[in-house]
Amino acid sequence: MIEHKILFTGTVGAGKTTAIQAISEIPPVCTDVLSSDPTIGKEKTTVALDYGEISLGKTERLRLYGTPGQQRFAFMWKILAQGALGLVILVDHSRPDPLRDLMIYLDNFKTLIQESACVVVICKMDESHPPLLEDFTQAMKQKQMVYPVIPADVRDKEQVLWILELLLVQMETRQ
Ligand SMILES: Nc1nc2c(ncn2[C@@H]2O[C@H](COP(=O)(O)OP(=O)(O)O)[C@@H](O)[C@H]2O)c(=O)[nH]1
Ligand SMILES: [Mg+2]
Repeated sequence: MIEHKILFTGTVGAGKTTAIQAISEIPPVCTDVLSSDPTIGKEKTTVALDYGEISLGKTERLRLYGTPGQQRFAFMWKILAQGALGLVILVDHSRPDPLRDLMIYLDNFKTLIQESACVVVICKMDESHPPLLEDFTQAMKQKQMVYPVIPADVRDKEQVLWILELLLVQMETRQ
């Protein structure tokens, strides 16, 4: 069995836990606990990580990890990034400054992104509000990072599978 490690990252509430739960073939491991931080606006938050698995045919399996969202856990991002073959950055479009959010993850996962594959997913997108998809693409170009940027609803299994497909295509073309 060949196993690949895929990482999901993004701000609190972007949809990391939701995305992994949508596609995992094993009961997902989720370490959400009651949050003591009233500013997060969510009862539960991921303090450690999410974990799920999905098989690709009979010989390959993806191990899916969700990182803790808050920047104060950035030390764990580095640990989780070790050995990963692809990164999914979930950007919550409903937050005040989603472009800035994206930059934080591009900067922190720069090494992983350059050495592996990356897909940027704009979640909870309201197209009547900026930034537009092309604004995200443009901001990445300025960092010489050219990766797919797509809107998706990570509650929908098919859409999460499509995100993985985009990652796998990149992984294959790099080999
Ligand atoms: N309205 C709306 N809600 C969404 C969408 N995608 C995800 N959600 C919700 O946003 C929340 C994301 O929470 P969670 O997965 O725990 O985020 P995490 O902190 O990144 O793990 C869940 O309640 C989802 O149901 C979307 O496209 N539209
Ligand atoms: Mg979570």
